[in-house]
Amino acid sequence: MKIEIVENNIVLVNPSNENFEIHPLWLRERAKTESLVDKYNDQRLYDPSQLDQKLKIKKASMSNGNLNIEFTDGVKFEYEVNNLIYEINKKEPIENVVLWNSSLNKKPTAVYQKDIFETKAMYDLLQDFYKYGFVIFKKIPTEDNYIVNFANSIGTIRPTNFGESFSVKSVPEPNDLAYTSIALTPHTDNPYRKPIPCIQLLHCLENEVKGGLSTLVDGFAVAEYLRKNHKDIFEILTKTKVRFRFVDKSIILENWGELIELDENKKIKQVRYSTRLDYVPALEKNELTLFYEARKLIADLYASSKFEIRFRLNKGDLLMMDNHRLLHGRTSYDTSEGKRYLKGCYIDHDSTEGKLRHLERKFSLKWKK
Ligand SMILES: O=C(O)CCC(=O)C(=O)O
Ligand SMILES: [Fe+2]
Repeated sequence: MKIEIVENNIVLVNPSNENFEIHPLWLRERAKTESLVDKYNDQRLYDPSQLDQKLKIKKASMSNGNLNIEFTDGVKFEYEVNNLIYEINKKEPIENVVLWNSSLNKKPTAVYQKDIFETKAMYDLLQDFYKYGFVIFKKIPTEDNYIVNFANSIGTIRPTNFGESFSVKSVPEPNDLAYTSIALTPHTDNPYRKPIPCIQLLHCLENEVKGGLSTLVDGFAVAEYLRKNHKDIFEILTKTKVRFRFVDKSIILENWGELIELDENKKIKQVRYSTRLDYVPALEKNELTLFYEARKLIADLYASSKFEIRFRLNKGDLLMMDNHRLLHGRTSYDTSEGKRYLKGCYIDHDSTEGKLRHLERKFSLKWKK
């Protein structure tokens, strides 16, 4: 893709598509002189809807990868051509997703250092997070509820009725099965919330038991497997909206959604799965027969040795996972063997995406490819 000037018109030359003229107003509202945008926050100091609708380009020239334009209203600006193409391509900071199953031989892992959040290493880790849906940080300090600092250094923590952070250990009268020692089959967290938590952090403070292994499954890989091999099942799981429900003494939370949610291009957008708290509507009997068959198959795949990985979280390890893509769980453990204590919290996707864009800008990585 490149940009050319043809008789004062700016044309996008696109080998895989038709060339088209870039609208003068589109360019004009991207001009960033000091009088047009605030230098501290990059926000417009004028209302672009009030620009002359008949505005044209008066003069245009190209030099050293920059496009110089003078508009008929007198504004002049020098654009970086790469910048314009990046925006026209609607490029996102995230590189390609890598679907995985239990043959994944290297878990994305990093040893934590205090100043990591502003480094190129952090950029690479965030890319890994989007590629694989998870990252494990080693040697995170286990004092002073450090997970809160950690979460707030990437983005902003999302508190819930479980608190700003929550303690995952076996307690009497638990308001969630996570706070027991029984096995948890693969699940996504809190599909009953609006909005559903995007990213979950789990930080291991103590682990003295033999069991309590952590499990992870790439829900997108399972969904793609179903799309390829079991069309009817994939179809019903992408069509049926299920109610998820959490109940305790002080609140009842509910939200509805498909076990596999697709976007407008039929790409997988999000998976939901928590058989502890899902309630399918009373559909016609044949439809429900198919739904139950589909749920059984997806449950078997999620729990299968083909898709699930298992590993031990040791003291100091922090698992960061995409709760819209991955399922997590744990094997059961015996509380008489010793302590097992994790801290958990949630952050939003805009935290990690925003941080990625910031680091991309900081290390000038935008035109990497
Ligand atoms: O105990 C664990 O390893 C995980 C518990 C869990 O699923 C959670 O806290 O969301
Ligand atoms: Fe969970």
